[in-house]
Amino acid sequence: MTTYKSDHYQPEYQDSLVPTLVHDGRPVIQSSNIAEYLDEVFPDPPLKPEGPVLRAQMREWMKEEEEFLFRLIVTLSFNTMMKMRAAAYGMDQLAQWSRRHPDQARAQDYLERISSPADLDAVAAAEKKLRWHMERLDNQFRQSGGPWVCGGVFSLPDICLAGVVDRI
Ligand SMILES: N[C@@H](CCC(=O)N[C@@H](CS)C(=O)NCC(=O)O)C(=O)O
Repeated sequence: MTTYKSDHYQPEYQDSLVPTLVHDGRPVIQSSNIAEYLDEVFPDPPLKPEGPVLRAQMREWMKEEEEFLFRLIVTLSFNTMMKMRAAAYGMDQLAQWSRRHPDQARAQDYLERISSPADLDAVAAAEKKLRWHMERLDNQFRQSGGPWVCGGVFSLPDICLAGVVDRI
């Protein structure tokens, strides 16, 4: 059984964001930033495609994940599966864990989103937008020839988009 205890709200977790990488005692946050950091620290094999055209595509899809796909997934998740967390643990327990959060505004926002009734209009709108972005991604695979976002080389956007695909 998964034991969810909001341990990322402990003060030692610092920024309280998942994922956080601690390397040489220093925390690195934001998943795309972590992937790029690891590529710089461990450059072999490289995780950036060669040449300005493919590099531009790489950046485009990393941004697409951050600016659109991740946000849509948050809307969909909080209106569906995340509400199961409220049922599973109870709001009293979640509120108790949330008191450890260093950013109380964020903690309150989380509690509100997890306990409010599902906004089915927001779900329908997010689903429609998500479909549009995933069709665009499909098209990118067709144009690059696959099997990866930028063609034959596995690179940073493949890592960034994996979480989105997993959550879908
Ligand atoms: N775009 C960021 C998002 C990080 C993020 O929002 N993580 C969530 C879990 S998916 C979190 O830690 N939430 C706890 C909070 O905001 O207090 C990334 O990819 O690293």
